[in-house]
Amino acid sequence: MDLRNGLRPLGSTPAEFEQDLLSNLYYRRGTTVESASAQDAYETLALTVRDRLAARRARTAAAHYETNPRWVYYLSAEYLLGPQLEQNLLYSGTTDLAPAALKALGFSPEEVEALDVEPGLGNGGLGRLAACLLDSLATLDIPAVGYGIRYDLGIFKQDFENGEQVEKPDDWTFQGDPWEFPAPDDWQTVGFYGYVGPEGWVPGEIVHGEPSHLLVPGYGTETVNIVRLWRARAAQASFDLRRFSAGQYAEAVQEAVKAENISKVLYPDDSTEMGRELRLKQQYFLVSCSLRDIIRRFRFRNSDWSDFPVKTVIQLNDTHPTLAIPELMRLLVDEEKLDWEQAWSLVRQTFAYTCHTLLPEALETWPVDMLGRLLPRHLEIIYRINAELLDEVRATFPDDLSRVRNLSLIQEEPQRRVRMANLAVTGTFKVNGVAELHSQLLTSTTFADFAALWPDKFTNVTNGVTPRRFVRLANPGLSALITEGLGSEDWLRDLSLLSGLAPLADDASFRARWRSEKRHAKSALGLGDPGAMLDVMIKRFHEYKRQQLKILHVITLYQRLQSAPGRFGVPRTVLFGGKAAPAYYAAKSIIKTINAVAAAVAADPKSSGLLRVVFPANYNVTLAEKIIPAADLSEQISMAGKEASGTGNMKLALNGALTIGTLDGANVEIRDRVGADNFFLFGLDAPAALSLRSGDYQPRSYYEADDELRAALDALSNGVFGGAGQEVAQSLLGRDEYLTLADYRSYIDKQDEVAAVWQNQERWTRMSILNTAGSGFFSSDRTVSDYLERIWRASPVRP
Ligand code: NBG
Repeated sequence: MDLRNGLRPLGSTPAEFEQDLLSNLYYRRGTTVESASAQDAYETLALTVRDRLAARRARTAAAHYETNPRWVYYLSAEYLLGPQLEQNLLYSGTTDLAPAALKALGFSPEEVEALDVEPGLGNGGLGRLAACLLDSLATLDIPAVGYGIRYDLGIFKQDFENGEQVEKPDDWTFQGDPWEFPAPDDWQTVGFYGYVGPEGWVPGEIVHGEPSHLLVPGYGTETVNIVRLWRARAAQASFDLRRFSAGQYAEAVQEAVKAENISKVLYPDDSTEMGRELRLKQQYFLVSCSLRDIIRRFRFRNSDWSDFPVKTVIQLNDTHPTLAIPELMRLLVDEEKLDWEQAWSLVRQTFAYTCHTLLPEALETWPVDMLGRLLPRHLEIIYRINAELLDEVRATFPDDLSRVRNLSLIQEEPQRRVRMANLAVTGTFKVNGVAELHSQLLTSTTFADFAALWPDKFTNVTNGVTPRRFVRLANPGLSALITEGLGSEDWLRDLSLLSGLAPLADDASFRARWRSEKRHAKSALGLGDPGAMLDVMIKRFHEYKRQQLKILHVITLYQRLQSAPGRFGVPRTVLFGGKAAPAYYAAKSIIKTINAVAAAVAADPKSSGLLRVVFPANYNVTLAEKIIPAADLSEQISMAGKEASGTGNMKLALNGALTIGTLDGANVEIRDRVGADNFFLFGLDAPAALSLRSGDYQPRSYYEADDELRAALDALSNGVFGGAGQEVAQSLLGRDEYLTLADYRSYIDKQDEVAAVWQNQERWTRMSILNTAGSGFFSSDRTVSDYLERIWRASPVRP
């Protein structure tokens, strides 16, 4: 009995669960067993499961209120949460009850569970990392809220037409979203445009932000946190009846449509800035709503502003929420009437910033004109922050004009633009990269001048992934075997325990069972022969990630089948998965080329049973959870010095895939931990790549010197794989920005070694087990612990 609320506790027996399902079907869904559709059953199941978490949520909120703790607020423009049903079943202990109850009421559990739609509110690694961190924050009982935008349309659905990527809208809430709790009473007001008069900023446009939240349960604990997502609404009832009556239907709603456009769609761009005012509006909308909500929550139990940074830490997930810095200044100075110095000191003790890139073109900047028009007061504040920053720079490094130019928040040439990364570094107390190598490169290249100015501000927190979703839920068979091998399920809350599997790598019968789990996962995936090596490259399409290197390898294998079958190696299924930004032409050419190569390979009887290329469309979290358990080989082949961390690399290693990779991002740390003998390393390292790139790099010289490379590129150039293939070849032979040709030979030779090891299945399995055993470090629980120790300094509160 929940005494505080006098509520009837929800039962945990099959009969009670079935009763609750039935009563929800009648009273909340308003239908009956006889007439219920699968959708009715799904929505009802979701409510029944959600109720079990809601009780824990209430207890968590009560404990938080009582404790008045220090809060971690995570601000992110993206969350890739993944399917909610399977997660919430596991976290509420109803995984077995639900299908039994559905069956008892005459529904097919498979059919019902297939209706769960994943909220695709992110592009790739950055959004998925945010979701993993929330999972771990709840699991570690840390008082935390994730803030984001509730986009009506999430990341587009990818389809292929004639091998070409086409984008379809992802109307993920078409049937409603049963996991969501709307909280319309907590709406906030957001202003845009206007002018700064003597009485302060007078916005010219007002919209409302209306929040709803999803539950974020911890695993193996009572805590249930939330992720709060904002949706834009027109501020006034802006339906124009006069126009409507005159038959002007579109005009009648145009004001409302304009306001609501702000949360209409997630920008499907992974790494480069989109010069669109609407994107800037989204960013300000997110931070304005969230900061007011954070302050509202602060005021429940606190009154003194000097306590704000004691009770609050706000993590900026990349630069997208950086406007929070001038916005908090504005709230403190203009609205709360604090003096500038005190406000700036509070701001700089409150925010921390995570940088997720090394690509210079991915560092956001906004035209001064646009920012000044949209947010005139914020531009003034940014100018003042900049003036004080540059004073400090001049005082620390007298007569060093180049530093002043590099550190300035304003880029002068060729157009005046605000540098959001510089603003983020200046307005925060800690800045972290997301893998050891990345953090080192940040302080030695991207932020070198800032690191000289404020050396203690920079730190590293290596990324991690939640083992609950990416091992336990995705790979139940292997999870059961791990639990048996370790003698308990404790590894799901302490992933370092996986090291206990290492001795079992020498146990032949354990190896046999490990192999059989892998085969089982491959059969379940249903793409290709489970006896063949499943070689996977799953990630966003980008030239720096070098899907083009992988396709050159496939073409070489294909050509060996024609002319040198003795050198072919072992049967392989090569699987690609990933989306390209709709406007990223070169990435789309690579996609089209892969599909052309796949078709050519499939049409040739010589490849039968030996080589297959598959490219399932619309790679997302749901699909990742099917592919990762089945993978034998993990492709992590970016040009060294470009991938900040990677997290797919961790998910694959945890599931026993062996990595072929460069010394880039977190690959370095994976190799250190699983052992160099259990990792296929190739290619230039970051310093070598940098020096080759900055010298006189001649891709053609590699083409001329290597027969197999020449044959593969000739096939592309000659149009064997279509016009897109010709474009790929042209780009590689022309500039080859990411040194694909320089790494080709070392990659191919290493792949031959991979094939040789695969022939010894006992050895391969041993290495596979040692990969899982060595990857415990890559739990997002460890990542959150590192954030807590190095940045957040918040303590657990147990409900
Ligand atoms: C991505 C990096 C990845 C990294 C994730 C999560 C962006 C801007 N960055 O290497 O490319 O794993 O962030 O940190 O999406």
